[in-house]
Amino acid sequence: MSRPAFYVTTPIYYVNAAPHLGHAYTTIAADVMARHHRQRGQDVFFLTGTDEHGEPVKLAAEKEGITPGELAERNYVRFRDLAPRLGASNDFFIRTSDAEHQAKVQEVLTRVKDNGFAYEGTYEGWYCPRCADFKTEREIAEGNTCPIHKIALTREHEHNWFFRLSAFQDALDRLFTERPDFVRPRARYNEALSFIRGGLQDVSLSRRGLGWGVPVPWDPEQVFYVWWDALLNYYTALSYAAPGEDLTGRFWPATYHLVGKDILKFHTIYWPALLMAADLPVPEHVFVHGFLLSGGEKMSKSLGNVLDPFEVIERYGSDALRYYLLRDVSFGQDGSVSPAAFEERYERELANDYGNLASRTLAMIVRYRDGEVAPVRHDAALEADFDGLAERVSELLDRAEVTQALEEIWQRVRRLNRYVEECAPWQLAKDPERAGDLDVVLATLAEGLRVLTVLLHPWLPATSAKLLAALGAPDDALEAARLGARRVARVAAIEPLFPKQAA
Ligand code: ME8
Repeated sequence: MSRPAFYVTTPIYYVNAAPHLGHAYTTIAADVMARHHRQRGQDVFFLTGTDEHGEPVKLAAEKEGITPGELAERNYVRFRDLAPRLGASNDFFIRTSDAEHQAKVQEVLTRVKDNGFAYEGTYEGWYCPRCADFKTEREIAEGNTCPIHKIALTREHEHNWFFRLSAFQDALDRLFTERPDFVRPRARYNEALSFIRGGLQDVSLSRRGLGWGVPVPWDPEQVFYVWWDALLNYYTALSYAAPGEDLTGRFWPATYHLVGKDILKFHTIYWPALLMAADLPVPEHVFVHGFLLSGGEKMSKSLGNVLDPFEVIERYGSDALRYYLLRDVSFGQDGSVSPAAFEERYERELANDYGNLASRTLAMIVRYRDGEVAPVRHDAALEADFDGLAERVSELLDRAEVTQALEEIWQRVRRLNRYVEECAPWQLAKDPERAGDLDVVLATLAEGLRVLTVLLHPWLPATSAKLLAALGAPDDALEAARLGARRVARVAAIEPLFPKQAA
C-alpha cells in the first residue's frame, strides 16, 4: 500500500532559452503520474518551475545585452504558460528568484555549514558553463570538451566554499544498497552507484564573482553554487506554495523526482548527500529518463528536425502530444521523434483505434437504441482481458513505467475493437430475434469504453472528460475502472475525438 501522500516534481528549467519538446516530455510524464495518483484518492502535490540563477542564465543575458534578472523575467513566463498548454495540473510553479525560496536556501545551507560540511578552499579544475558543472576526470570528453554540450570546458581556479561531498561516500553507498529502487531504471541506478564507488570529491558550495544567485549569508561576496540553490527548490516550495500553510510535513520527502539523464549526478548523488548534511530525509525515488532525439541527433532548429510542441498543440490538441511522446519514446530510454512518426500514431492509434471505437460505439447505441443502454450485464467474454487491469496500471505507474502502463491499456483498446468485429452488431441489428444479444454487445462496448477512458485519463485528460460526459458517467476515480463498477445508462453521440487532418 502506498502512503496517502504523493509528491512528484520535474526539473526546474533554465530560463536561458525557450521551452522545447524535451521540457514538455518531463512535464507531461510527471502530470500523468500526478493525475493517476489523484485518481487513487491520494493527497497529491505536483511541482514544476524555473531555475533562474547561475552561469547558464548569466551568459545568455550577457549575449542579449540585458541583465540576468531581465532575461529571467521575460522567459519564465514562457515556461509558466507551457504547463497549462500541455494540460499539466501542477499545484505550484516555483521560481528560484522567489524571496521565500532564497531565504529557505540560506537557512538550509547555513545548517549544512553549522553541521561541519562546509569549508573554504580553492577549486582548480574543468568546468562547463552550460551545465554549470565542475567536471571530474571521468566526465570529460576528448580535447577537454563537455560530453553533453560539445563545447570547450573552461579551466577554473577559484577560492570559494566547498561542500564536503566526500564525507557521504559511505552513507550514499548504504542508501543505494538498502534502497535498490532509490534510482530507476536499473541501468541509471548502476551508473550512479559506479560514480559513487569511483570515489567522491568535494564540490563547490559557492561561487565568487558571479554576482547572480542567492547570497551566502556568512560571506556576502559569494553566491551559492546554482545547483544547490536549484535542487533545494523541491524542498523550499512546500514551505510557501500554499498561502498561510506549510506543506512540508504533508509531502516531504518527495515520492518521485523525474529528471533527464543529463542531470543524473546532481539528483542521485549531490542531492541526497546535501539532504543528509542538512538532517533532512531523502526522496523515495529519482526516475531518470532518456533523451528525445531526431534521427539519432538531438533536436535542433538549425537541422530543421524540430517537432514544436506549440505547433502540435495548436493543430492537434495537447492530448495528442501527450499521447505521442509517452507512447513513442519509452520512458527511461532514448528515442527518436519526428513529425512523420507523430502523424502515424495520431492517425492509426488515436483517430482509428480509440477515436473510431468511441464514435462507433456511441453512434450504434444512438442508431439502434435511441441512446439508451439496456440494464444488462456485460459480456463475460471480456472479463479475462479486463480483470486486474487497473491494478496492473497502478503497479506500473508506481514504478514510473509510464509507457508500459499506456501499452497495457492500449492492448485493451485493441481488444475492444476486435470485440466489435467479432460480434458485428450491425448484423445483430438486422435480426429482431437477436435484440437481446445486441443489447449485451452494446452495453459491453459502452462499459469497456468507459473503463478504458477512466484509465486513459492521465494521458488524455481532455478527451477522457469529454467522452465520460458523453457516456453519462463522469466519475474518473480509479475504483470506477472495473467492468460493472458504474453503469452507462444513456449516451450522446459526439464529434470525432481525433479528427483526421487534411495533409
Ligand atoms: O538542467 N529529451 O535545466 P534545463 C528529453 N535547470 N528531455 C529533455 C531534453 C531532451 N532532448 N532536453 C531537456 C536544467 N530535457 C537545470 C535543472 S533541477 C534542480 C535543475 C528535459 O532547462 C529533461 O528533464 O537544461 C532535462 O533533465 C531537463 O529538461 C533539463 O532542463
